[in-house]
Amino acid sequence: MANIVLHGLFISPFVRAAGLALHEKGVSYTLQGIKEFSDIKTPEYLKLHPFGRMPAFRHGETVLFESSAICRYVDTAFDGPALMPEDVVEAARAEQWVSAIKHYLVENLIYHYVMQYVFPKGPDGTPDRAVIDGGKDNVRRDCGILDGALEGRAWLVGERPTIADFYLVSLFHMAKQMPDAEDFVGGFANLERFYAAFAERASYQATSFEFPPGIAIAAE
Ligand SMILES: N[C@@H](CCC(=O)N[C@@H](CS)C(=O)NCC(=O)O)C(=O)O
Repeated sequence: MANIVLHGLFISPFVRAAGLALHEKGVSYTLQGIKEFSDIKTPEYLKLHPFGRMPAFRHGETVLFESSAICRYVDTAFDGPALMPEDVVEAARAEQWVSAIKHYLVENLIYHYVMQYVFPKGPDGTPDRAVIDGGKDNVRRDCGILDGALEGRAWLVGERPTIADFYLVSLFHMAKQMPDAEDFVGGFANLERFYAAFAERASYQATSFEFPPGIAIAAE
């Protein structure tokens, strides 16, 4: 099999979704991490991802960026279990959740919540409480929507995990590590059940990470 490389870090939910796709599909690959965020702005990296983001992906001569394109490529280019439903409506529904999670949940759960702890920008490098607390209703509303979508079902769509679930579990895992997670993302029984089931999977464990104690990684 041609050389398969995923560039990035699993603390990015986009990189992790691509990593989950590779693991769930049973594809062997190399994770090419980065040491500094400036590593994804170098001329060499920009040849892989002209917008200077992660993930980027290489399979032989094929270079791709954008995590959902990478996930879809992995699903169709390699043998292994299907990562999207065959049924037209179900496939569209999975795509709908991918899009909603990548846009609405990433904004509310990641940018306005998790990232406020990971890259604090408040006074003296502390988390900005106004941003975090001001976004709480949105976080809980979004969790409520996903919780409702998981009512009576194991995965967002179909009988086995799809790409939509890869994004959801990646985001939820990050949010659950925040100090006030119970107030923000707690109390959603279907989401918790979904998360507990996914956390048992080898793909989850192979891509998992813990934020360091105190969470803040660096001030940007
Ligand atoms: N739409 C992109 C999003 C990629 C993205 O924004 N990645 C973040 C990490 S979570 C990044 O590389 N940020 C670095 C930067 O903005 O300089 C995807 O799905 O791959």
